Amino acid sequence: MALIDSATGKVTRDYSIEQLKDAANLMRGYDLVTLCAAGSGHAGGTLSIMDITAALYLHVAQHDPKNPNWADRDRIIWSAGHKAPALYVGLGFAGFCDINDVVTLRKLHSRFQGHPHWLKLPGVEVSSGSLGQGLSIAVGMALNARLDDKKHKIFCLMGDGEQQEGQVWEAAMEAGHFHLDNIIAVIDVNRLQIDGWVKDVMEVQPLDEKYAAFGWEVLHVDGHDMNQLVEAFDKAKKVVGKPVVILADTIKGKGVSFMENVAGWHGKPPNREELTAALKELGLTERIPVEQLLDKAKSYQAEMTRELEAKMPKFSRDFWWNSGDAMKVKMEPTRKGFGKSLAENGDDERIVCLGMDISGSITISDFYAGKPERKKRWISMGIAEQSATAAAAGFAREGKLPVIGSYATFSAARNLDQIRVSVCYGNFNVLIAGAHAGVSVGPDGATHQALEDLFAMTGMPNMSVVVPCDIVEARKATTWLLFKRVGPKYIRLAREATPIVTDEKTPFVFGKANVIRLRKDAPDFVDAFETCLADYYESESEDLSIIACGPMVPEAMRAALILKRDFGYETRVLNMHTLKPIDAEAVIRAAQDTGVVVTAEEHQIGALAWRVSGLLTESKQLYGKPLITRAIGVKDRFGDSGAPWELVKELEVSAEHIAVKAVELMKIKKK
Ligand SMILES: Cc1ncc(C[n+]2csc(CCOP(=O)(O)OP(=O)(O)O)c2C)c(N)n1
Repeated sequence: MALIDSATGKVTRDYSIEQLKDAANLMRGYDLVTLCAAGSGHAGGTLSIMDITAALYLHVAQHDPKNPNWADRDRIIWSAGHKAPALYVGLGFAGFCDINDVVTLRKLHSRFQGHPHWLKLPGVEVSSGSLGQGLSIAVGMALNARLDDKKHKIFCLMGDGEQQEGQVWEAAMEAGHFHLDNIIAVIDVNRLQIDGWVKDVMEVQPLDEKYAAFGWEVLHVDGHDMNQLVEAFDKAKKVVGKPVVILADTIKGKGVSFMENVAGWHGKPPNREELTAALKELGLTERIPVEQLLDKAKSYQAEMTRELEAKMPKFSRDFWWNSGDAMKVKMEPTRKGFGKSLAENGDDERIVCLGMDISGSITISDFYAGKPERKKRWISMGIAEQSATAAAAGFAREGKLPVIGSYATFSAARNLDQIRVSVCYGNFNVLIAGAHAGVSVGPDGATHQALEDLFAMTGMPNMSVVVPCDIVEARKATTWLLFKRVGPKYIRLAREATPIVTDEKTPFVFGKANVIRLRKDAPDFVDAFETCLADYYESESEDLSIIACGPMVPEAMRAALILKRDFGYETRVLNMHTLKPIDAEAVIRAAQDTGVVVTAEEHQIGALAWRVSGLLTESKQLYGKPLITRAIGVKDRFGDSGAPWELVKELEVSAEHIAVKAVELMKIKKK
């Protein structure tokens, strides 16, 4: 009885079992084309949940695509936000949006964000992407329906790995306690998560006994058998007095033989050849206008690129990375420096690494790569960041050097109270890696882009915070923090490759800034600069200072080059790799010597800027002195899906934006 005209109550379209099977197959094809066009995204889990999606959107749930906010509609919560493309094709097939538009997935300003955003796309009930939160939202909606005397159902789609999040069980307890028979949860039990089999990463079974113990009705189905699915949903709707969970046995990557049951296809899109092979297997070669869809994605991208470039500040020439002779630079992601250090130092028996199911890409698994003897000190904690953080405190209390890491949003936000009380208050020796921070995680979108982590981490008493500017510095900083810094410590890492601007000889002294000065023309960008410890630097009365951290250091250097070549200005760049404790002396001297300070951070403005301005306003040396300051950073907004370097432009954290601001300030200074 799925698609309803909310004005008349009439069914506008229903699907037979055979039609549902066919739709699910076709939806798999669109899903894969879309992922291929995006160049990133989750193939495995979207294929495993597709039959459930087809059943729900085209037959089971009562909703009206023409009136997506119809008060009596059934609600569908995608707690497993990474399966967004399945949701989008479900909405497309149901008529909430044009199925052909879904191919703009994960591109800048697309309605089809890497993880669902309800404010962008009608039919998306709530925004999600941080696992384990959906069932709680469903509880809220179910309680509200009861208050408002509404009869609709609230469906909640989750993964089996997701069951490792403690919040799921808080919500399960609540739904059981309140006898919320308007909740129907579905778990896509494909038995895999990112790091491997769920049973090996962190066993969640027996889910039936666990949910039953919380007062739920439990149904089992083959999640690829349309008859069973529809029957189970019908049965679930009739249950009275308790919430229902449908445990759907599925296969990750279902339908494409080379993707089935392969953990590596979790977060990977098919390339063009793989897409062709997959569509052939699904029998869809003739049924989906692949070229047309890929062309549509390309022209959307071209339009976004054109709009973005039109907004970019212009100078005498193109100063972008590797654009011309003077801009040649090598790039690697800073996260890899973290992994290198763990690999080099992992023989130290005190080091214990706690995995949170995203180990390969954040490189924490380099700790044990090729070293089976270290495996006993590798503890897989599952997708349970809060407990893992407190467990790390337990290890530290016993004298170990625990290391935890995940996306910075999950390792330095999701678990904030655990960091505050269990780690920081006790002043425990825990190294926290905030990986994929800033805009560098690109197409995943706002939910995964940590742009606020440094506020909390620098705000925590006892915490040390380092934001390395490149892979080399990330390696040095990790090693230093591991062995030399006792207490809570946070290192912020980027996912995307960023310019390598230091080498083995470049000083790295915790808590001390480096001064970087442009000295000459050189084909290799880095060779044009000279770096020294700020303590040893003698003022050259430069025109201005730029204080930067992390991947904004190379941007600040590029800004210095633009400012010199196009405007003749000399810039003192401060690499403020340690945000806490910050090098107050270097900041004050830069302000004193130049009178103009621009801060640059790939974060909401303030983690660096307000620290710097606090120092400047409190400094006796600067009382009564003319001083002009501005901050470059993200301006109190969420990110967006898009390529990392597009987002650097979109969020106005590029060298070009720094340079424009600096020129404005220089005009004021000259007056
Ligand atoms: C709170 C949180 N931690 C980590 C992640 C990163 N992440 C995305 S998907 C995923 C694995 C999910 O496994 P599962 O629920 O089994 O989904 P499936 O295998 O079906 O895709 C992880 C760890 C996240 N999105 N949210």
